[in-house]
Amino acid sequence: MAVLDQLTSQEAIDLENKYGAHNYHPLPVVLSKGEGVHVWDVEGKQYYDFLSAYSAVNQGHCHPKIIAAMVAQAQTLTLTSRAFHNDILGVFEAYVTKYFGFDKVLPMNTGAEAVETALKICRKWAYEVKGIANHEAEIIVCENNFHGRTTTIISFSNDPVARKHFGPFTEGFIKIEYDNLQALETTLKSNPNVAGFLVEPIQGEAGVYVPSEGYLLQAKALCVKYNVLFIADEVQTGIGRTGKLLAVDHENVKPDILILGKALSGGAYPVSAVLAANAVMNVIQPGNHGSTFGGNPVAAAVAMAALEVIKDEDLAENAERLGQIFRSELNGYIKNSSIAKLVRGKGLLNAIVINDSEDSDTAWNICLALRDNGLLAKPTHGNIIRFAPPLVINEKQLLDCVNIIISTLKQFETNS
Ligand code: IF1
Repeated sequence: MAVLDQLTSQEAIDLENKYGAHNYHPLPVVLSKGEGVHVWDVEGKQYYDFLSAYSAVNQGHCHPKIIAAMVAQAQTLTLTSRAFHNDILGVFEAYVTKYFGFDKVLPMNTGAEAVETALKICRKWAYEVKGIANHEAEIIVCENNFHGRTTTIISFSNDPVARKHFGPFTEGFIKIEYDNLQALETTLKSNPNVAGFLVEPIQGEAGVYVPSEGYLLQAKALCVKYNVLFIADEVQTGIGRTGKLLAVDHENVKPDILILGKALSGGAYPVSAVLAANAVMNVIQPGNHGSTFGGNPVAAAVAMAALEVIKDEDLAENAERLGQIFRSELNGYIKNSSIAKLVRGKGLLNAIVINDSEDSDTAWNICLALRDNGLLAKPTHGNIIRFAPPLVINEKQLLDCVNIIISTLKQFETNS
């Protein structure tokens, strides 16, 4: 630990550059501590975290209840594999299925693994329940989706940077425009082999695109009409982030398959899960699917604590209330701003669109200035900055952050 104590920011960055794969371009800040809505860098400077590790830290950094559950389980039994039973997996499975209202759960570790799991379940259901001919199942996805980085998932991405030189790709996916019900119905009508529709209730990485009111409800109705599984990827939008427990709850939509990750563990440990009714999940039989760490005792303990915190501290309701204030305050500024075009989002998943071209570095420079002013955020694409603080933020802290954001944006006003 002595070495770490002496590490400067630059030394930490140099080590990453020299010994780590260059698969990210992080903002130049080196964090060493997190608590609640705050993180600190190695020089001791405090920041508001407005990314929340891409909505994994909804419950706040190092939430004491989650950490206590993790430490207690880690000192008792960390991993049995699924070759044997243990005394906490079933308890977690009963808890999480009742919590979200489904019959069964298949626990995994990362969001991408959960998405892959959902795709496999959907295909198997198509062949064994719907009766589609083997190897003919199609799954509809949306343009500009983000569902993870495995080879199958990037097979249906349209992000050239995520796809280039990673082929050949997995077949069996049809891409349609997001938030376009006509495109969905036309595709369902003309493709009898469609097994499922995989959708983000809000497209996070694309730039926090909130679909039209009623899109999710009518898309689900079309899935019912054409006997297709509605698969909601709530890895980023779930667990209170958008002001409801799930983003689909804003339209009272019940997915056929629900995908969870990130804040399912409060950012303390990789935990993801796929939930479904027996009619869907029971296509999975021993040997069909699994993972060494999937549903391990530490994951089970952490996830139950993380979900308890969401309810005990009314974090979805807090996100709803403070998200309204955030967008209202920003809209008041944007009216007269030359640098910010609009703010959009739901709950505490929001983004500001910067008045510059997609390939400009303005959004990046604004994030560097935000960092200097004590708030960490990062652009999604080019000119869009995502703002997603931990849901434990209080009104005073939120208004403090609004002031930091507005005063920073004013530094970039062209008419000043
Ligand atoms: C990166 C993005 C966000 C997700 C949704 C599945 C996954 C994610 C809706 C996969 C993961 C992360 C991945 C991380 C950055 C972050 C991200 F920028 F990549 F797109 F949040 F928007 N479904 N999103 O958002 O979950 O396997 O990562 O646990 O890869 O850079 P994962």
